[in-house]
Amino acid sequence: MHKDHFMVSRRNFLGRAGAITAAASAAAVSKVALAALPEPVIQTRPDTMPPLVPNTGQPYRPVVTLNGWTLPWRMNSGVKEFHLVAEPVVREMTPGFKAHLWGYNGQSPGPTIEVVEGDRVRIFVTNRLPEVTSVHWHGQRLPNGMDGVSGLTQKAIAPGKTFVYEFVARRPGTFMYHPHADEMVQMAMGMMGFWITHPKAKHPLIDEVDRDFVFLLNAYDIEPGSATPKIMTMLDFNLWSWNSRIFPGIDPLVVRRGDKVRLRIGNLTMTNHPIHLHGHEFLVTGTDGGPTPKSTRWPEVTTDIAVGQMRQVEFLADEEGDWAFHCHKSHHTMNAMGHNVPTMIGVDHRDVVRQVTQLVPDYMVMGERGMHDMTEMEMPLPDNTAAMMTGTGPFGAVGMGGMFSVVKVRKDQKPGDYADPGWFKHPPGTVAYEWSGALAEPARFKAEGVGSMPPLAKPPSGIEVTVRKPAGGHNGH
Ligand SMILES: [Cu+2]
Repeated sequence: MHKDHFMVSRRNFLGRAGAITAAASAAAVSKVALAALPEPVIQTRPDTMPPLVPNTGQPYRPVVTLNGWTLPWRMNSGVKEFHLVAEPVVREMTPGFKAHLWGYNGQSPGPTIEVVEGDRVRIFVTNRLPEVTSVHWHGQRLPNGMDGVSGLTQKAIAPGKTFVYEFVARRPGTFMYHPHADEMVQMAMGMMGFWITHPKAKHPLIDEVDRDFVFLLNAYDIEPGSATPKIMTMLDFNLWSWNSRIFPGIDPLVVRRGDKVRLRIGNLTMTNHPIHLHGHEFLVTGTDGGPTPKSTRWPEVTTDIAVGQMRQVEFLADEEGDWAFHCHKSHHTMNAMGHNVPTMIGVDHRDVVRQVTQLVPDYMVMGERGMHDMTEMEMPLPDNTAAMMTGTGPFGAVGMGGMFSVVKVRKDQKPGDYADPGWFKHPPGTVAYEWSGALAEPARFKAEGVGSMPPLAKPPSGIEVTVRKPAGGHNGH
């Protein structure tokens, strides 16, 4: 089969979204039909949308979905009604790189659903995929038949069909949603979203915060130069993303100095992610099981989020600056690359290069001094490919990709303003600088029979190799 099957251009996509709207309007001839099915809201921009302040139901401080949005609802006789449309989408993962994914309402991940504890919620799910689907409401207390496991608790939703889920949001907290039908394919294609249930009253374990960010960890395997994920991949993913965006495509998390900040992070990849924040300590205040007891909270700067888990962390943003915030697995802060690259550090290529350039004039050696050169290298990439290590900061190449962003703490950021304030202006004398004085020779420990260490045995000469140090250092072993 050819892979164009799943490809939908933005124009076609918008056309089809229009068709859904038109279908809803056509149904307007029957008032009953219109009342029964709220028109789906579609969002095709990958920007972080402002928080959706509730205009019906109980008030709460809404969350901000990183490079995402919250789904509007309709009140119908006291029930909050949402309409999710499962469908192929085009997701710009970073400027210059678009992926052909599956998602909900125009995006992968789908929109965040926000409700209040005690709300009765009705979700219409329309399947515009070429195969069956269902929606599982990960972590919720609900009637078994609303749990969304196709075959087990309901019939799968056939292409073109709409199913209705209805339950009371019984427990405040952070939840996820994703298909429970052909999950391997549908989650590899990007079908997932967040669900927030705000507490209905002041809760002893849920603090009020000034900013509340949510995002999902997800991963794709997209061959450089192509656009559709390989769905059979189990471990060797090459794009590590937050809400289906990769650095530098992930927006900064902008806060005002002194803000109490909550981050809710869910993991729907197939490996764990130690998420690390610079410059501040945080507490893990919640899991998918609910708020953590106060006695279990201790300060951390990294929290490991296992597969299928959510971690909610909170910190006081009291240090101004541009603070790196990333997964601590270094391969997860890089974008698509060939994996079979040998380590070249310290290998002397001079003779090889001389010989090869006689045959291939453009031959180039990579990685001889480490891989940082990749960040500044103008290498021809296939069309629609994200650079492997990229992003530029005020001091040059950042050399990152994947699961990386910046928490920007500013004293003059207005309350509720999420606009990017630009790079931090460091006060004079607070940036690491180059030493310009004389350099003393380092005093080296003399291992060969001097001092308190026993003499080292000479290694057999057969395993000695000759390496050349990059900065013209001496030859040695
Ligand atoms: Cu990771």
